[in-house]
Formats: sequence, C-alpha cells, structure tokens
Amino acid sequence: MSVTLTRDGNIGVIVIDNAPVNAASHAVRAGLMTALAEAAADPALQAIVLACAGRTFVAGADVKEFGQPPRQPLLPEVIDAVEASQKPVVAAVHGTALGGGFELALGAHARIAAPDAQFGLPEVKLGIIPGAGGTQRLPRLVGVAAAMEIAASGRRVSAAEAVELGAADRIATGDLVEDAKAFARELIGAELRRTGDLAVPEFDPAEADRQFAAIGRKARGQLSPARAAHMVRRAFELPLAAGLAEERAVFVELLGSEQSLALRHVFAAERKAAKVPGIEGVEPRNIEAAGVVGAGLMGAGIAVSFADAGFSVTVVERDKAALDAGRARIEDIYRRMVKSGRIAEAAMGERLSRIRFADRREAMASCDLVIEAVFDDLAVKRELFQSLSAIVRPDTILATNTSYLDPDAIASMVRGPERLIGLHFFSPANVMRLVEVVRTAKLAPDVLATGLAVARRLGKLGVVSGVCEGFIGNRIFTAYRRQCDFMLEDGALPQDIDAALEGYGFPMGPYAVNDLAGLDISWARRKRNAATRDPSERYGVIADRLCEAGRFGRKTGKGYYTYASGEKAVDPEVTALIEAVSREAGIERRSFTSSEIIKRVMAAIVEEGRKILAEGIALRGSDIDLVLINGYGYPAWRGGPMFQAGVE
Ligand code: 3H9
Repeated sequence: MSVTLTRDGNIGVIVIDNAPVNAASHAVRAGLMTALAEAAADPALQAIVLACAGRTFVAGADVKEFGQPPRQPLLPEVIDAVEASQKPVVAAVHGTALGGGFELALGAHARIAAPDAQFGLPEVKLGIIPGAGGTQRLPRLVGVAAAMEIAASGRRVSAAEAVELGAADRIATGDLVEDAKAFARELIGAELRRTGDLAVPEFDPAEADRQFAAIGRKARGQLSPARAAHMVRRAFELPLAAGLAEERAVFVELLGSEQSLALRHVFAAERKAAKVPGIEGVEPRNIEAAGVVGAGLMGAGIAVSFADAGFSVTVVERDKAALDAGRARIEDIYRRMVKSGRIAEAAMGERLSRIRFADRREAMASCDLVIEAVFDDLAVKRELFQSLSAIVRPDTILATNTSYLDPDAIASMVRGPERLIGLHFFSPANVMRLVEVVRTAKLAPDVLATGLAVARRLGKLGVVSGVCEGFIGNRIFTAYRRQCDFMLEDGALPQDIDAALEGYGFPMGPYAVNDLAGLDISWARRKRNAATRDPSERYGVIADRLCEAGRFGRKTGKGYYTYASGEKAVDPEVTALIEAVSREAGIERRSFTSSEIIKRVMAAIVEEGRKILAEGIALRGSDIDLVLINGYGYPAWRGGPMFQAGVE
C-alpha cells in the first residue's frame, strides 16, 4: 500500500495505491494526511489532484477494519482536511467511488470522472449508513430528494448521471489524470467551492415525507435505508458540523447492530462463494457466443440476460411457430424494460441485434456455450444433448437448466460428459440474481470455473451445488413448503403463513408466490413421483385438492386465494376445503402464532441445510444463505437461515 505525492509543475498529484480496491484502510488514511500536509506546505504547488492507481477509485472504508477499535486518523478527519485545503483539490474518479470513496470525492472542491466511472453509497447494504459525510455533503450538491434516493437504495450512479445531478462536475475526454490536472489549473486563484459550505437546496417536505415512507416500506424490516434517508433530511436542518456528528453517531450505532453483522456476513459470503476448492488458479474458458435452446419463459429470460451482458446469442426453437413466439417474448421483455425506463430505446435495438434466431439445432455449431431451457423431461433432454454434442465443437460447454432432473443422467448421453454442467437460473432469468452452478460427477475443473465466470459476467451470483433432487434451493424449498403444508392441515390458513413470513421480511409468502407461479407444475411433478413416494411419510394433500378443483393460481383466477376482483383475497372455499382435509385426517385444528410458524419453517430449512452440508451438496452454510436470499426472498438483513442457526 502506498499514498504518493508527485509533482507536475504547480500541480501536486496524490495517488492512492492499495490493491485490490483502494479501500480507505488506516494506512491509506494516514498516508493521505501526510501527502496533504506535504502538498500544503510546498510553495511550488498551487493545486492538488487526488487519484487512485489500479482498477478503481477508493471503493469504500476497509470493511476488514469494521469491528476493530477505530484508529486515527478517521476517514471524516481526512475528508475534513481535504475540504479545508487552501489549495484546490480535484478528485479524479475512475472505476467505482463507493461509500467512503464517494465521500472522499465529495470533500474535494471538484470532481472529474472517467466516462465509465460509477458513484454510490452502498453502506445501507452493509446495514450501516455513510459515516464520513455522505448524508451531509451529497444533498448540498444534488438536493434532498436525489440524495435520499441514492443513500437509501445504495445503487450505483453512472458518471453521466452524476454530472447531471451535480455530484460530479465533468467527464474526462482524454486521460483522466491529465484532464484532472488541467481542471485543477483552471481552479487556481478562483474561490474554492467547498461542498460543506453550500446550502442544502429547498425541497418539498410533503414530497420528502412520501419518499421517506416509501423507503421504509420497501426495506421490509431493514433499518439502514430509512436511517440513511433521515440523516439526508437532517442535513437541511443542521449546520454541517452538527450534521456530521449526528451522522457519525448513527453510523457507529448501526455498525454494532445485528442487522449490520448479518449483512456483512452476506457481503463476505458472496466473495467466498466464488472460492471453490479444486479450481483455484484454474483459467475459465473464453465464452463469447452463447446458444439457448428453448425460448419459453425461462429460455427467453436467459437469452436476454446473455444479450444484456454483451454475449452474442443464438436462440433455437423446434419450429418456426415456436421460434416466432420466443422472439416475441424476448422483444416483449425489452419493450417492458424501455417502458419502465430501465434502458433506452437504442439499447434495446443494440441488445436485440446480438440475438439471432434459428429453427435448426445446427445453428449452434459455432457456440462456445449452449444452455438448454426446454421442457423438464429426462427423455427430451437426453435426446437434445445427444444430438447437440454431435453438432457443437468438442470443447463447447453444454449446460442444462433443469430444476429437478439428474444432470448426471443427461451427461451420460454427451460426447465428453466432463463438459456438461448445470446452470440453474431462477425465473425471471433476466432479473433474478442467483444461478446454481451444478457440479456434475465428471465435470472438468475449467468447465466449473467457466460456469462461475459466466454467472459473474452476467452480473449474477453463482453458487456451486452438488447433484441431488432440487439442488440446494428447491430441495430446501420443498422441505420448507412441506412444513407449511402440514401447518395448513394442523390449523393454520394460507394467509396466516404468508403473513408470518412477510412479517419476517420475505417479499411474499409461499402461497402467494405459488399462486403467481402456478400450482400445476408442481402438481404434475407430484403425480410423476407418486409411485416412488414413501407411503409411511406424511404427505400434505391440500395442494392436490386445489389443483383437482381447477385452482391453478392467478392464471385461473383462483388458487390459495381468489383473484375474482383482480386483487388477492381470502377465499372461504379454500378455508372450507382445508378444514375438510383436516377433518378427514382426524386432525383437530388449532391456531398458530406467527412466531410459531416462523420457528417451524426455519427449523425445517436448517435441518435440510444441515443434511445438504453433510452430503457435500453445498460447500458451506453461507452458500445456502446466499441461495435462500437471492433465489427465494429470504431477507438479507437477517443474514440467512444458516447464519441465524450458527451453522458455518
Ligand atoms: C464505507 O465506506 C463506510 C463509510 O461510509 C464510513 C467510514 C467511516 N474493504 O467484490 P470483489 C475486497 S462502507 C475491504 O470480488 P469486484 C473483496 O473482499 C464500504 N476489502 O471485486 C475482495 O477480496 P478477496 C462501502 C474490500 O471487482 C476484493 O476486494 N463500500 C472492500 O467484483 C475484490 O472484491 C462498499 O460496500 C472493502 N470496502 O467489485 C463497496 N471491497 O479477493 C464494496 C472489496 O480477498 N465493494 N474488497 O476476496 C464492492 O462493491 C466491490 O468489491 C467492488 C469491486 C465494486 C468495489
């Protein structure tokens, strides 16, 4: 690690070099203080550029120091020193200026950004709020509404948006540091614009109240977003010094909170998930051309996800009609993205142009990776892969998106079974972040490494799973649903269970989710598996009864709930059906409290999780946490079921 001061005429250039992400560790903070003092004392220097070496500007405080006693100088002191400098300081931002990094840049007198730089205050995702002036300085530049949104969401802001909002001053057109020096020269002799001296612009308090309430609702039990938004608003009410002191107190309070501990576990878990024994140092294969077989709901989502990430994509369907339907589905996904403002019209055209459509499998011949997303039937998949493995190159990776079938049984049909991997996406595949990367029995290490690398390039989180029925996620979900179904028979109602889980922090309870996804798919699976079911095991029949009554969920207007009015509503018919099932089984119904429901659900999850760990299906408890959080709506701020249970 080093912080250096070099000179270019009358400009001092301070460069932070602390790989990998230039975190503001103690050494960086101390180094910055020394360099600033040296630049201040040097009469030959009239302005200062603050830049970083390597791939990014400071990406935040050093999270490894959290939980340790604080060491002087603290980051707020460093930023105060930057802001107080008598010589203009220009921050030259490339990569990601996040958290303490963004705050450091806000302390400078001007900010210039590389065109692809990004800014953000992701502290809320660690269960804390910015602790080095972010909530106090940002609203002085961009106003309360924008600052509340940025601080509460933790999202990244592009360089262009940062300039538009006023958080950055300009975008570099040439070499970033050279442009920053030129900018610094312009500021020599001019009055310094200290962010902290600016007044927070007036705002509409009623609008801010509405925004604040919406932030609280969206957080579903997570405290940090509302706390961050509140501190932004306080910037309007307090002088800078008082605002900074209050912000710091909230930061310190939250740093010691259970939620922050849990979210920091998730942060570490995400980085750990990529570290898989057996593939250390193994180079992933180069993937540029991806093929997707099947353009149903899942296939279309997968194709979009690859096109979004810059891959060239070939989509194959069995005939012209299915292909046209698939193309329409993909176009529809993009149209909705444009409509919601997530992408521009031009981006839609560009991404669509990366996708070509074909009704013959031979079109896959030049692909580096082919993923199948066809009907989940073993015979269908085995035939498909047998034929595909004769069409594609011998080094082309073949991936199945099966949810429940045995990928090893599919691999046995492939020429070169060591190249068949499971890539289990979650629906909608272009939105959901989780991909289970399924390690088949003969899988080559570099194919596994490629699976993880592709997931990462798609902007997704790859978690390695061994082969078992349902892999990590659906296997646990099945165990959890079983408990819920038993509770229905024992006395709870769907709305009780959904309310308990929503109260716990899930965005939707399991029965509301089931109605949305459709009850018929799992019904078909249960019928297929009926012959092999252990008759001595308890089996909940309510789902079957609903399906027999034609209640397949929202698409039929009724499932666990009724949607007759368009809105979800409790249906007395369902209550009667459930009570009848209990009666038939001779069960005396009793009521369940929310905490009892949660206890039973979590115990079921943890019990199945322990089995999964013992069998080596998941590498670590934290991988199971990531699957539940990113695939099933488990609230991240609780850290995950295994974290809660203390299972590593
Ligand atoms: C904060 O700033 C609080 C302040 O408001 C107040 C202070 C008083 N510290 O993610 P990657 C490591 S809170 C230490 O795989 P990428 C990471 O563990 C902080 N280490 O790379 C990994 O190490 P390893 C607010 C960190 O290219 C390596 O860097 N900031 C930190 O996919 C590579 O990481 C954030 O929350 C850190 N802050 O993504 C930003 N960050 O190789 C968190 C990363 O040993 N970071 N490491 O496993 C990120 O979002 C991403 O890492 C980043 C790079 C986008 C920067």
